[in-house]
Amino acid sequence: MLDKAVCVLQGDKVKGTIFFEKEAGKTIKVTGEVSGLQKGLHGFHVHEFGDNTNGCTSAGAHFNPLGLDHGPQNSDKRHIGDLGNIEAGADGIAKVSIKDCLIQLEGPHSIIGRTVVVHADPDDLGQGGHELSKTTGNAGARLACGVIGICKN
Ligand SMILES: [Cu+2]
Ligand SMILES: [Zn+2]
Repeated sequence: MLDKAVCVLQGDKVKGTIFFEKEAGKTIKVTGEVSGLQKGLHGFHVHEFGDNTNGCTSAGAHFNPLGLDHGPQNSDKRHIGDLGNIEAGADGIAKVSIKDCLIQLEGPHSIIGRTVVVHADPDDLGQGGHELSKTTGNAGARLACGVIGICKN
């Protein structure tokens, strides 16, 4: 059984490491730290492809195997990859601590081999009324990304 994965985020200034661990039931605990950010909220998603050949752009759209609209992390009507926002302090560091039941490490909703992206702007969680709200949360540029891989326990 696969119960731990890791993602190393690389960007021009933004870096980080994110761990995904399976807990009881279907819960996946997402932890880690991202540095080099501007203070405030930054969209944080799993994108469809583990392809960084053209930088974070080649990761494609949000991982959305069910064909739903973009939404908040605490909803089940969302892209599987919608993990909401992370928040950086004045020191530019965001500590990540999320529990999620939709992303999985195995099966059709597995995020292994896909890409985590950290964005320049806040994710409006589908509620911003912008033309991009229902697809990307209007979270802006891709500051850093990394492919999610299987982790040695
Ligand atoms: Cu994204
Ligand atoms: Zn989304």
